[in-house]
Amino acid sequence: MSTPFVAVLMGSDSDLPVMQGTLKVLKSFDIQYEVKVTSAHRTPAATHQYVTDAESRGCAVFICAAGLAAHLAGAVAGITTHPVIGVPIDAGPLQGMDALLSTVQMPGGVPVACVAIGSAGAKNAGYLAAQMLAIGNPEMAAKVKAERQANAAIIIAKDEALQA
Ligand code: RP5
Repeated sequence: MSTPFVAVLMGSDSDLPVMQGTLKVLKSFDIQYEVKVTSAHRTPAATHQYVTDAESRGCAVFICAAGLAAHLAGAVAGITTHPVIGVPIDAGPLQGMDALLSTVQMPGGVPVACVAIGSAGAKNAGYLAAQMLAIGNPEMAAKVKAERQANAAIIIAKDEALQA
């Protein structure tokens, strides 16, 4: 059986700086991933081909980032039944609200797990993918729990320093 991996798709290479946040989180959990620039609008046939091919090669979760009329996550969700996480990117004068609504407002039956606009959403896409992969994978589940506890410890230490 092929090793499960996460596919990180983005509508343009201009989305990459924000999406480095996703890649950093995936790396921190030793999750294998592929990065692909492909667009629902500019390269629809290539998007379809990549998604069907990635699924056949063991892609477990798709993360899709796009700005403006951000249809990439929705288009991918229409092709695969694997979980799709959508990251709305702030790429224009509407500050990502256009991308947020385009990503989140999916019709019933074709879900996209839409995270926040921009860098927090990019990071959370990585964490959410790790949590999905942790289902039925005790080793990944332990990593996710340990990371959450480490983060909590940092916040507690900061508060203690403030109180001192
Ligand atoms: C979207 O259009 C991309 O995801 C990007 O966020 C935005 C602008 O793309 P570029 O014009 O920078 O290539 O499809």
